[in-house]
Amino acid sequence: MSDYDTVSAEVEHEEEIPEDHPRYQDLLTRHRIENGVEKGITHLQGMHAEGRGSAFDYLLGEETIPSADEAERVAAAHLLLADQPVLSINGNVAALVPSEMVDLADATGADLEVNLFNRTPERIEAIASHLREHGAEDVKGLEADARIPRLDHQRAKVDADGIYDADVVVVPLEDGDRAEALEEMGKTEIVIDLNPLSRSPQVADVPVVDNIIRAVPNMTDHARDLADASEAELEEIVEAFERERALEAAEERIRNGL
Ligand code: PTJ
Repeated sequence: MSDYDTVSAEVEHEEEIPEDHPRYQDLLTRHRIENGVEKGITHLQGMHAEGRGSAFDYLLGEETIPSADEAERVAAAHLLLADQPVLSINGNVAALVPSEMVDLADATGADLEVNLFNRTPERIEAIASHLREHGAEDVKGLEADARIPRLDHQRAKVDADGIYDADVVVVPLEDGDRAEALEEMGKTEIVIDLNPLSRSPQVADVPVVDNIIRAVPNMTDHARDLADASEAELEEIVEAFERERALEAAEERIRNGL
């Protein structure tokens, strides 16, 4: 048995996972989700969601494919152009990329809003505190004083001065009908999801088919690179993007390894 075979069973802190382990990112992801469940941040169903994501990531080669990198740059351009961009945070997102989401919000002027499928006051509070511990100053989603029309579950609950009013929303890790409902409200949607066939990326203006662990820091890097770009340059990046091509490229990689 190699040293690596015992890694996931023994890890208490993520620093113990050897960075040269061949499945480093997957072990790190699993560890963060387990931790999230223990802290009351991530719902147990989040483990299933992670398992699905992990299988798609394996097929993608656990790397940011060129079409995803392009989508991440386009997403950064949209966020920089937006009047009121919001990054939506669920229990998996909070566990996996808390400081990375805070960095992306800083780089783009976006707000962070907690939005949960399995919504309880305890989880909302735990996630908001977790984000604050990772540097967030203002976390939305606690008021929930507005509703997304035609959505009859907990994800409909949003802040009036947050997702409800936003022009651009980042919607990560949810295969559901909220993306469609947000689209009907006329919002520009950036969806991060490893499954290109899932409903959310299928309706997104910008489907980002990549692991959120890689996608968010890369979006932040792009946003910093584009910080001095003119509005016309940003518009050009946005307009050149073809969402269908991005979805097809990801599916092609998953099905045929190409
Ligand atoms: O925290 P809550 O209560 O709002 O619940 C959140 C979960 C994640 C449980 C809920 O949104 C859910 O059940 O999601 P689904 O329907 O399983 O969809 C999650 C999607 O995210 C799937 O299409 C996965 O492939 C994808 N996914 C999972 N992990 C990752 C991912 N995409 C990118 N990066 C990941 N690490």
